[in-house]
Amino acid sequence: MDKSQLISLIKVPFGYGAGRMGSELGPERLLRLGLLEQWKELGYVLDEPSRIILKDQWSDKAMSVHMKNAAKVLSICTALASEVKLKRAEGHFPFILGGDHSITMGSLAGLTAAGARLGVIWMDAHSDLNTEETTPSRNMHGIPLAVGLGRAALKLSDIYEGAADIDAAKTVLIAARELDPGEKELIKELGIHCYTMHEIDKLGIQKVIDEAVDITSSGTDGVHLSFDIDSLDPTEAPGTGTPVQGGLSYREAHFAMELLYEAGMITSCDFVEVNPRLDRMNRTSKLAVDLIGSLFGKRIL
Ligand code: 6HN
Ligand code: MN
Ligand code: MN
Ligand code: MN
Repeated sequence: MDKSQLISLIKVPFGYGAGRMGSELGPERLLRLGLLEQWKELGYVLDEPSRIILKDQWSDKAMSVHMKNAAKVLSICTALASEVKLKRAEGHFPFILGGDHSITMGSLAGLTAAGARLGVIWMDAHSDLNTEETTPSRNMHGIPLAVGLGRAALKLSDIYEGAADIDAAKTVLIAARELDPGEKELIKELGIHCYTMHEIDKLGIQKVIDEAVDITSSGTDGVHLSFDIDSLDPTEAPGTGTPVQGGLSYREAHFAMELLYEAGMITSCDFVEVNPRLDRMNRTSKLAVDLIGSLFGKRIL
């Protein structure tokens, strides 16, 4: 993210992939709290923000996906993929603001369709590696990474033509602490680099980020950061649908963002699962704006 590169903000006010609604209010809330002004103050130039909204266009594929709200999720993801592909092809930095985590299927479909060999850093309390078979909830925000890796019945190429699976060897999980049985098996089977909270406690967040940067940036031509706000501890980020105790502290999360900025290898990002309806006095939304600031170079001094 150098300042000559245009940032394309893509708002996705969509919450049908989660068990509880409210994350569809995320984009407007973050904008109201000064997200655009912050980027401008940091010296970035922004493209005209775009907004992906649901249209009544259901794909045939959706009929065979037995997950909650599958038709809506697929529809939004296809529309998002098209926009992401366009912005990436123009050389911009696509910044996708959700919404729940199911939308990342659209981000990944668009990025891979644009021809990028993609590394992925997935910061999340969860691994989002369930499949249609292993899901305990049938909520689609529990499956996007399995879909991205080609491990679910639904494929990125069902979402957008020309999209390709991402590479498990170039995928890193950070802050995981609540994994379902099928997810644990998949992590082991694919050998995915998974830094649970245990590894973060042991190694420190700096070493974890350094390793994640190496793994995802070697042999790829872009690294996508998928940031689920529930990677933070619920004491810091209460406004999210599936909070899990024992998460990243305020400073660990900021330091991670600062280090990623310094590494300078993130080429696209989605920021998801902020739920203003579950928040307390905008605490989580403000935190999200601040974390995005750190990711784009905002410093204390
Ligand atoms: N998220 N593993 C649980 C499920 O329903 O599959 C929780 C998923 C949470 C997803 O937070 O993005
Ligand atoms: Mn342009
Ligand atoms: Mn998630
Ligand atoms: Mn999560």
